[in-house]
Amino acid sequence: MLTLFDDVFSPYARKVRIALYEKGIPFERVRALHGDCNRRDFVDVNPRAEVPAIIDDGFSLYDSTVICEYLEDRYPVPALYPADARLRAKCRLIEDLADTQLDAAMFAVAVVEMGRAEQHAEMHNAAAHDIMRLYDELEAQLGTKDFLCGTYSLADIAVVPHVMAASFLGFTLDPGRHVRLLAWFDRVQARPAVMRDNADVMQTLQRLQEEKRPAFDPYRLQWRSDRLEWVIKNGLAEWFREEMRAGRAFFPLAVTQ
Ligand SMILES: N[C@@H](CCC(=O)N[C@@H](CS)C(=O)NCC(=O)O)C(=O)O
Repeated sequence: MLTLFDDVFSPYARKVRIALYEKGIPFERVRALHGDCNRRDFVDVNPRAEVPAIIDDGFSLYDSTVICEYLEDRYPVPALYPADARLRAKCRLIEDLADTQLDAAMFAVAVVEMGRAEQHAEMHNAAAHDIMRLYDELEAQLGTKDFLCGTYSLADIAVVPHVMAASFLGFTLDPGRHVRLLAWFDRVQARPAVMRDNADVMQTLQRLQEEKRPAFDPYRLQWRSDRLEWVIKNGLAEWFREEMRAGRAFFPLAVTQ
């Protein structure tokens, strides 16, 4: 059986789980990070110690995009990428927008506001501005279609966990400005695979709250390229310097680990 090293809240792990549910591929989960447990023994599967990672019949792989493409090649039915070459490329671009831009726009603010229950107005405003820009772009990409690439695809699967996470942070879709994206959000969330994963996220969140345990350690965080780029380009280099000085930030494959 396929093994998935995951974290219930990771948008990247969510992308892979939803793809696995859609394709009907059975899998067992090893919860690898954060509030549920804190296993680091998957570094031999992913040296970057990031989720998701998989082992499929002895074959190890990591990075959600690489994993989803592998799943599509190995388990092609039902297809989760469009057949047309240009639409397929578009699908990958939208997935990349979700993975590198939407994620980065809300990572720091999730740490500060959700994790630490603190406020940072400059950071909040930069995130709000960026998320709105990305929602506008997705609204335009969607146009009059039901799904971002016409038919339901990895593009929808990659974006939906971020829209849900952003709404938890108060960055909701604007009903006056993102009319079509709002209808799209309902449509994608009605997919049984997405509903199943949403239920898991909500139940875990509720359980952690009842147990008074955090969903992640907001004072010891692994950062990576896009998330750091977002901080620097939004004038928050000094804030990050303090994170590093205080030992709250670390990086994949750092020699000091
Ligand atoms: N490009 C990677 C990014 C994966 C990633 O950044 N995962 C985060 C969770 S959202 C992680 O595992 N971080 C390590 C940690 O928090 O310790 C992918 O698409 O899988």
